Amino acid sequence: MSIPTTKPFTVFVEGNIGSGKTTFLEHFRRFEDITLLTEPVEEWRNLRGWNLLDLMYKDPAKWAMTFQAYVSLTMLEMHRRPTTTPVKLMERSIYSARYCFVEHMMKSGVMHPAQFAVLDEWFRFIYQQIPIDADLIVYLKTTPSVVYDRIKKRARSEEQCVPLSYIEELHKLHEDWLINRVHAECPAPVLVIDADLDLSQITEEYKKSEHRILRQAV
Ligand code: DGT
Repeated sequence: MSIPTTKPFTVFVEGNIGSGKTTFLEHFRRFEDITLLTEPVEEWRNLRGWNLLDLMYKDPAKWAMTFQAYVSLTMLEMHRRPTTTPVKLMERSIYSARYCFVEHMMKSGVMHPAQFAVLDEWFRFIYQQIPIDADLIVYLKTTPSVVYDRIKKRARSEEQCVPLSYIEELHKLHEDWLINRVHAECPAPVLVIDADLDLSQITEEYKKSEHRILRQAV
């Protein structure tokens, strides 16, 4: 039974591209009293008919800023969406957008420092002024070559040009944020899950996180 609550136990599911975030969320669909918010990739692929994800991959120097501005908006909308369940599971967050993707764009030179400065000011304003609940981060830790193979197999059209080096860089940025804690802001404790396992074995691994998440739902 869903009970009205203003502050659910909020979990961010984080990890590299292809680490199985959507599968992890789907694992929890069988339980009651959990709101699942999958990442709004479809919105990024179709904003009034424009595929921003595709534009960003095809011409990052021109479109990275626009894409990240829209990612921030859609993530913020998910952070602020009211729920009636005691547990809320979210795929990614404005933190991974900033500390992994925008960080990479800035470090690789894809984004002009002035563009980065604008996005960073927005990010700082948001996390300082707008309440964003976070109680736990589930980090689906993977090996870059493993997720690279998965990305090739799933063949999402926009991602076909993604090189292994990009996946390796994103991996390092997730590790810096969630394990090495190079940024001051890590909004919640981190639960690390081995997400290299294939689908037949991963359920057992996912189950290890159930008690941390489900005990909040009783
Ligand atoms: P999963 O279920 O772990 O396989 O999750 P994915 O790979 O469907 O989801 P995600 O968020 O790792 O990536 C979706 C696509 O969107 C992928 O091509 C990377 C891209 N993406 C996601 N967030 C951002 C972002 O903030 N900036 C940039 N540049 N790309 C992003």
